[in-house]
Amino acid sequence: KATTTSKIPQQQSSLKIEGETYPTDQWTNTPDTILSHIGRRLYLDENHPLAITRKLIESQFAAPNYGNYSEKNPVVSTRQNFDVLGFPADHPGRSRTDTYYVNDKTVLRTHTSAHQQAYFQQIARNEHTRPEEVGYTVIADVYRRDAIDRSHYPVFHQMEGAMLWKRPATNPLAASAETAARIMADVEKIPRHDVVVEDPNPTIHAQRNPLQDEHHSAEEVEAVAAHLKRSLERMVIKVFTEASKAAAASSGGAEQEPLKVRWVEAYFPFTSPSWELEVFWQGDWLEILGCGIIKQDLLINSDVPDRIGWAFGLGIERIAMLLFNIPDIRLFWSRDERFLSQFRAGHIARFEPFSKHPACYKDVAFWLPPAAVTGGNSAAGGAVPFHENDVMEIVRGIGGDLVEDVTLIDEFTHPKTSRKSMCYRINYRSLERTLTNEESNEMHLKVREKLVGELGVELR
Ligand code: FA5
Ligand code: MG
Repeated sequence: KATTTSKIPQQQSSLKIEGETYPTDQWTNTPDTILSHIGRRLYLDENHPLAITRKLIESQFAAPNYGNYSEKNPVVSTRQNFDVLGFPADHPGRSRTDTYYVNDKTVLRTHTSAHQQAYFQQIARNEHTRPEEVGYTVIADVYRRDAIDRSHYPVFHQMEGAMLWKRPATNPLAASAETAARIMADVEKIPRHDVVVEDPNPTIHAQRNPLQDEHHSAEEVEAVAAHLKRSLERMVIKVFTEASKAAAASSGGAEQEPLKVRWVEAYFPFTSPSWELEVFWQGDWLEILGCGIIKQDLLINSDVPDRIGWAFGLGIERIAMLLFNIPDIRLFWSRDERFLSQFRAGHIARFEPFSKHPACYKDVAFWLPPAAVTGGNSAAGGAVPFHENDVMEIVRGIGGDLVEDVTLIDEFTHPKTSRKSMCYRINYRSLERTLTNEESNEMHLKVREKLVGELGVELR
């Protein structure tokens, strides 16, 4: 069901992306301001911090066991992005409030997992020509309607990785002890480290993180999980060691906090059990990746039925921010020489921020339309539910990179009318220059008008 949460004014009848033409329909919600980011390929620009970060991570997942790939075209089918991966029909990720649709069957990929099946099929195809290449990494630009702040941007980069092990084609469970032992031998090949990692949860939790017991033994899953965790911890420690060296070498040579890492239980439709890895950074836990034991059904449907394995997906910007001490995710898109000239291939040095320009905070308060208060039951009156991402999209469409963050600062329901009121604070701040008061006023005025025009709110 296509709940139209925001109108697309003057929609074109087709969109041209990477040389292909796609017809639009009621699902289309990808604005030109997003399309204009396609094709920059920052991760291939060798002196760019995202490319330097890519290389560093790829060095931890290297040949001959891993092939390192990239995927240029961000247009994928809903089948690749969701169906193949087992996303249920009502998963919020499929919603037009969260995903940029080209049309009802086509999206800008929301994650690199959209390519998992193709890479598993490639491993199957190359089984005889490249038998040792049983894993891969793939980097790509991904697109999400999301919050606006210093660590979220509607276009960002992910790197996906996976590793598979063979199992006997018939009755693999009978041989699971041998399979587990083989995997544990590979775990022992990954150098140990001495960083303390918080990992309080058992690998398998019957409800939250179940064993795929018709396919796997607990022993096999423990072995794959050990390989996954040690591989990713080693990668993060490598990144952090480089970041510490850069910090020590920088002017002032500020003392780095010791690395703190933790594993958190997670949920993904295509892995079980699943985890997220978090790193303590600037006073807070920062989620840098999601991962897990690949669902066997996906492997069965991807020409590798007789394998078991893990997969991860990480945010390249999150790692690059940690590595270079880059304070704002918008900077990656900067064409300002004061930013770009600070990075050189193969070289990790701390970013020296150029002067920070003043913030300009402006608030907007509004009443939601009456139907939205009751949860927007569209059957009763055709009203649409309010979704915060629509506010973000409106602000992004007008302010673009001149908005640093948008936060909900107040929310209440009127005791008598039970109407709901929201107040958002928008921080207008350019990374490159001081905005004039007129400029931010003008943007803010447009934001207010568009909130009324597209979301039907009543300004207070
Ligand atoms: C995923 O996208 C899964 N596909 C990851 C995965 C792959 C799980 C393979 C299991 C197996 P998630 O939505 O949590 O998961 O995003 C992964 C990472 O992308 C996050 O940990 C974060 O580092 C980064 N990320 C997510 N949203 C943003 C954003 N708006 N801006 C920058 N980075 C983001
Ligand atoms: Mg996550």
